[in-house]
Amino acid sequence: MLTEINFDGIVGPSHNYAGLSLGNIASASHAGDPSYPRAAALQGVAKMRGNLARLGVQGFLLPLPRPNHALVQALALDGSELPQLRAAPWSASSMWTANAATVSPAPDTADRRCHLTPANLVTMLHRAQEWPDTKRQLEIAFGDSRHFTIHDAVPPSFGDEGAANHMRLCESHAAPGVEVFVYGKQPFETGGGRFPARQHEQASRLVARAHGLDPARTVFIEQNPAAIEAGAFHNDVVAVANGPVLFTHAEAFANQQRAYDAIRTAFPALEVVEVPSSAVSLQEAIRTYLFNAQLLTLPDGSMTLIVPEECRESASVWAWAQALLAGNGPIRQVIPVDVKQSMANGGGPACLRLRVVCDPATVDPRFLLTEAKAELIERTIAAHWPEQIDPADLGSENLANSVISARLALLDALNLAQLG
Ligand code: SUG
Repeated sequence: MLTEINFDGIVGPSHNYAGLSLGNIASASHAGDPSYPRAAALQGVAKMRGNLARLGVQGFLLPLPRPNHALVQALALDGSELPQLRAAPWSASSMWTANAATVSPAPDTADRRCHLTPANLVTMLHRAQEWPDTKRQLEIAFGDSRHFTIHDAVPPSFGDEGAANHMRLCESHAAPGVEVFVYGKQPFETGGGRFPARQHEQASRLVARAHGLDPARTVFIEQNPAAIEAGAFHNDVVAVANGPVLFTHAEAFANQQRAYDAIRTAFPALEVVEVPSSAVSLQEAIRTYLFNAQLLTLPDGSMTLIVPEECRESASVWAWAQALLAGNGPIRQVIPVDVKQSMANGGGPACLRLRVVCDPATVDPRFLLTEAKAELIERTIAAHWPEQIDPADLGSENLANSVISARLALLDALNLAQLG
């Protein structure tokens, strides 16, 4: 049976704060801070456990090999370089699997297979190294070619950031959905702005063609340049969709009303839950990551919003959440989770997961979580993940050895040594 599975990225043992992502305010403001990889990874597993209990199904993807020696060599690192360059091969950024790929479920595609395109992530050096290893992993997890097609990444002239700029609206997972691609215009196209637009329109259009989507059920929308400027470096920082519901900030899109109209033309059942700027400012939405939430349909049909703890700590966001629950809308529960280590690098609950609608029986079971496997993963993390990393440690051979052996211990425990 087709169902939605969240594949969370297990936080890698090299998790650190190097301030690598221009336009990501959390990343910039925590640059140079010590990080806590063990705590970060355990926070991620706790979130997965909660969702496994709620939904009965949960998947995961493994950290990529770090430090990436091929990138160390390609950058000719010799100690004289900028610290940001030295840090790039160490980044644990593949934890944010919302950027691993764009996924079009089988009911939406011409050949009725689920299509996945790994995101090239070319705008940021530390992220551009991810896709070949991500692809290798997707080819194992979704290796059954009767059900899945894995594409190459989009050519590097076009920036593609994957599912973080892609939303699917549907009445049920088995029915054809409407896929919404949100792209940004570059600052020079809009006449201002300090930050790059990481998702390019032509990348989105290319992915839609490659996946064989029906043009009548595919919508392309421009992100609000002011949202990018305020720090919404991905659309999933200001909007999220689930089933027929679009949960969005009022300033998410370049032309909000036109965006709703375009989606409604393709998907008349659309239900918009809009948060006005008077209730939660764009800045506060970005600071708390209210929209970087997992909007889940529980087995009883009700919807739950899994938000970062930071939302509960914000007076305006929490007041809005209480008002939402007092009303009659589709979202019936708001549950905060602690993913502070990831949040400090700009990654909330939704960044940490890639949604794949498929039959769980068609996925390599080594990538599916069980209670017993969650315990095994926790034990391995507790035994092997570094407790703390200072950015100045990046480059050290000792740290390299411990990061490499920690990851290999996890691959061994999960019978995935072939990813080594
Ligand atoms: O690409 N942060 C990530 C956060 C990704 C969040 N994903 C989604 N919104 N879907 C990024 O900007 C920071 C790394 C550093 O600074 O060390 C970083 O890569």
